[in-house]
Amino acid sequence: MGFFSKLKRLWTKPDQEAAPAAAPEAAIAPDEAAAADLAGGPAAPQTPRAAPPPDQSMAHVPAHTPETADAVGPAPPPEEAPAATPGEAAQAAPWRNQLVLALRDAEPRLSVWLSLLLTDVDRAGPLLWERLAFLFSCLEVPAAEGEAFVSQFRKWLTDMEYEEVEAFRSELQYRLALALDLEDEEDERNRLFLKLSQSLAKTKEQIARRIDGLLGSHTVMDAAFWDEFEEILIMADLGYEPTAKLIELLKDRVRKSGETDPARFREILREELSAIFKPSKTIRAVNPPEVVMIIGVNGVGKTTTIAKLAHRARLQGKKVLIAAGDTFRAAAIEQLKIWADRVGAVFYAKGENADPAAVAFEAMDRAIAEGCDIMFLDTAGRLHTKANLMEELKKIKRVLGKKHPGAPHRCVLVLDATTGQNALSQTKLFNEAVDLDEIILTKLDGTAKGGVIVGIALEFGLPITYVGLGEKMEDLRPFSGQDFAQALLT
Ligand SMILES: Nc1nc2c(ncn2[C@@H]2O[C@H](COP(=O)(O)OP(=O)(O)O)[C@@H](O)[C@H]2O)c(=O)[nH]1
Ligand SMILES: [Mg+2]
Repeated sequence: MGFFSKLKRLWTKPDQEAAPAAAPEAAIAPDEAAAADLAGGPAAPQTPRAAPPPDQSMAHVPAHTPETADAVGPAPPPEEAPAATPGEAAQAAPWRNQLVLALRDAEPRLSVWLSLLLTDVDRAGPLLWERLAFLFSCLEVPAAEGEAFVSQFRKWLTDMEYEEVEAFRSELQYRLALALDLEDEEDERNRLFLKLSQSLAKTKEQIARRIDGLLGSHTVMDAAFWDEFEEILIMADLGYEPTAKLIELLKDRVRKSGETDPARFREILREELSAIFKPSKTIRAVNPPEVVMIIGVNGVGKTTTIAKLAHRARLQGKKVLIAAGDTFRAAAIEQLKIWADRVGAVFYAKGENADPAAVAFEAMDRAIAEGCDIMFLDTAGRLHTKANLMEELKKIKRVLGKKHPGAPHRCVLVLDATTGQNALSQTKLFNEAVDLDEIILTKLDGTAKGGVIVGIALEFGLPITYVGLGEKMEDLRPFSGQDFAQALLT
């Protein structure tokens, strides 16, 4: 059961309840006026039902950090975050009563609850830890798990030098959504859609605005219409072949629908784009540790993406190992280690110029010995020694498979959206050499060349699993073709 259903149960309105039960002390003497202030509206007097028996813990919150001494620094002591029960807490601070009432009255959305939780909290500090502890106690999260969440979050804020709530609010929501398995809830999806839409602003300018012009200047979808549309796609960095393919698919769709009026064109295009990105069904089950090999040329965002993926996996409660297979530069290893420490992953490196296949082999041993759920392997991306690089990657794949049958379970190519057409040629090159399983497209924010994603999907039929929408850790999000099409064309 997720956070929403749990809160819904805790704060179900009396008229929706099957059997009203005794109220927790926290709300016995509600300060309704103050609650109304907190909620931004009148708070109806209500009797919260008794907390249900603890049936589900915050299963995804990692209860402890990795054992390796170098993986995680000491967590700050939980000096100001006592996990008081709502009952005890009510006597200590009046805001607890107000918060209970405000939450009861609020729309059941994580963002709304977070706003209420953060009322009057503008920076990291005792009040914030207390509020979080209170939220978890209301949710009956086992004390150790709630404390682990808070202490890991505190360490994060220190590492990242975040102080103001506005700087980390989004990260907090992302963490709660992942830890409580809420990423699929409408609220989180809306947030992602908004972010995707903003990130695509320049690509939209390039494609959608021109389509507006096209539709404004044609009354039928004739040859001239398709020629002009072709030009738009080429300009948007779709690539020549994918453009031709897309136009064929669209013409086919138009023919079948019998539509000649361009008025419905945008809708037809949206449907086609959604279909192109529809992921094919694959077996997701793996024999742990799951091994993810991250490849791509220098500068595309491999290391950052590994950090983001490891962060996600950690927030989902997985034990993660990060292996430094890009041994070309000491600085690259150092950068990866910093991220491993920050996100709480076990780190494996052998030093500068070590044989990357040996790193992979030994990291695999370590991941198995430590019982890791997932291992991310960074690799080098110096393309000027192309033949060597491809041979090296093939060797790494072989070595991993020998050590752990099925590994690497995912061979992921990272591409930089800002490079446009180059992304297509890189996909071809790496796919021929190492047989890719999926693509992650970074730096979709701020580029007008986001159209290349359509080209990749059309030309290679490889699933695009995540997109990078910025430099923050929360800015790597699962890719949805439907959302992409919607965001691009509205
Ligand atoms: N704006 C933006 N920058 C990104 C994104 N992903 C990575 N970067 C930046 O790209 C640069 C290169 O990243 P790095 O991970 O070192 O690339 P690598 O050489 O492939 O390992 C860094 O400055 C990252 O912060 C993204 O999705 N958006
Ligand atoms: Mg790197």
